[in-house]
Amino acid sequence: MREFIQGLPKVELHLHIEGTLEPELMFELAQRNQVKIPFSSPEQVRSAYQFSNLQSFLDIYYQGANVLLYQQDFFDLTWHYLLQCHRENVRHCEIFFDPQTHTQRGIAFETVINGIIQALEKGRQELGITSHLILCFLRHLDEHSALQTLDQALAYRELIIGVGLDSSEQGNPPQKFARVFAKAERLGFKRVAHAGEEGPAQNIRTAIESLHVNRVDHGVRCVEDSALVAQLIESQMPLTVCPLSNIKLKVFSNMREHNIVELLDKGMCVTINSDDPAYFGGYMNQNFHAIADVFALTHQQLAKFSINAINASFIHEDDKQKLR
Ligand code: ES4
Ligand code: ZN
Repeated sequence: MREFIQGLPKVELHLHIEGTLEPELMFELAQRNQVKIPFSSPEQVRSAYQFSNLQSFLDIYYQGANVLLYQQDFFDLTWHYLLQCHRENVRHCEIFFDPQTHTQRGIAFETVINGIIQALEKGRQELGITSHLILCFLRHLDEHSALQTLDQALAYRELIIGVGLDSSEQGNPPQKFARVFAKAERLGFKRVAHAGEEGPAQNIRTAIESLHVNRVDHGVRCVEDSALVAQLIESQMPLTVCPLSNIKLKVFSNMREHNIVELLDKGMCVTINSDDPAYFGGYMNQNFHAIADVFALTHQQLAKFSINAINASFIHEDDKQKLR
């Protein structure tokens, strides 16, 4: 099973680049940039990663991002992630970045995106890993801030394939960003949104109907609405599911309770992803193992997760064939 998962050509569609900041790199950057962090060792950082829900994670995640100041830092962060992709046979990735996490503390949008883009280009050339970049709006901030961020993105229009919506789902439903997403759609951006992670199934419906999303991030709470489940199967709307994340943030109490295999067997277009791997205990292979260990999956079921991810990706249709 380990060899099959390792050898499977994988595609990652739900990965926050800020969530790949390993404690060791956090320490290195804190020293290099002379930023104070409230920890004395990488081990101490790891032991602080005990979360009770999404918000308790987000608080620590935004704090971790404070060590990222310069273009080189964003390059190093992204390059570390791509090296891990290479080790795990992840052939293509669609990476989220949260510009507002950085612009809000005075880091220029161009510093962030230039560092990321340069690493993605090196990944293409030296590792053969293809990639796309998705700009996520922080939903706890207001519409105006999202619109400002979208304006900043226009100078990089051809480097950003789509927009997404992340951060605190409770109290910040998708309709808050309907106008932002309508503008992004007019500008030709693909659209995704976190919905039905901690929030209700209704958020999945609203993301589809009001934000016109091409994929739903997480979406595991769809099972609370059987008509929605039927619609998701019929439309083959992709769900980017993140098993280890869901356990760490207590969306499910343990892996046996996870519904991803139930959704797969129903014929839904579900995919496996790592979300914030430095915080949740593993990259792609470990997310595959976490599910395979508990549900005794066949090779065919495991391969289906990868086929679904290729289909759900924003790779040009002509190029998808090369990955299959
Ligand atoms: C996130 Cl797991 C999750 N949910 C919502 N927003 C996020 N940002 C980073 N990880
Ligand atoms: Zn996420």
